Amino acid sequence: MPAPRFRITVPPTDPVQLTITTNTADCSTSDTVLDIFDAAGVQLDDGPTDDDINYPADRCSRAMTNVWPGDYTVCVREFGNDAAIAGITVSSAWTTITPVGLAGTCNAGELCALGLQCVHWVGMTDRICDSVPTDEAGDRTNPKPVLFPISEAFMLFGGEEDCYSFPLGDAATFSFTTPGTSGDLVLELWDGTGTLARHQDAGAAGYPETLTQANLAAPTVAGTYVLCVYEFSDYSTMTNTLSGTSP
Ligand SMILES: [Ca+2]
Ligand SMILES: [Ca+2]
Ligand SMILES: [Ca+2]
Repeated sequence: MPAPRFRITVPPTDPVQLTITTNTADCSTSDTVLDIFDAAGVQLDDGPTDDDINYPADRCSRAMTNVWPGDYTVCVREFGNDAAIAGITVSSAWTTITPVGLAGTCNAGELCALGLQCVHWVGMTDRICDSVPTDEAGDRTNPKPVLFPISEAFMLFGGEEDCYSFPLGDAATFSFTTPGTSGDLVLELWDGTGTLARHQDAGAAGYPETLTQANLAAPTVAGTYVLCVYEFSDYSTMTNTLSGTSP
């Protein structure tokens, strides 16, 4: 049987710290787990506390997370999915919170003010709320079309990827390079059928990445390829440049 689900609507006011609690007649034997999802189905597990704190006693649960007004889904399940629990009470509560402003720290799941995102810059100790920059290129489903020779300045912000699409001929030769001066970059080349042709991550932070035909197990097949670059640990990077040639 699927786990019970509940929709929680947070009123359209300020952001809140949302608390969901389960209680049963005997929390010493009933081991519940709570999961909270946003309207897009993304699990919220970066809150100020874990999403399965044993509370109010023993094995009952309390999940706390900071959220903006909207609809959220709470799922209740049994730890291990190997026992039945009857008579669970699910309750919700929230308290208004103040979002963090520009350059404020957000290490513990604090919400950033609108227009800001909590990011971890390469080389910084703390995660901070920073302005969301213009994205140079979309992700793999929405790449920026380019033609050789390629010279694209990009910055990686908050765990995103920047992807570029271009035509390659049968058995084409090519070479892509990044300086790797900011962050531990990873290159991924996807062929025209959407199959990963190469995952290239030779060096750690500060090392360049190069991807050529020689890195591929097979010759290229003509088609539209997509090259994506992202940061290995989802750090935000300063501007790097992706270069590509195909003589
Ligand atoms: Ca970008
Ligand atoms: Ca992007
Ligand atoms: Ca690398």
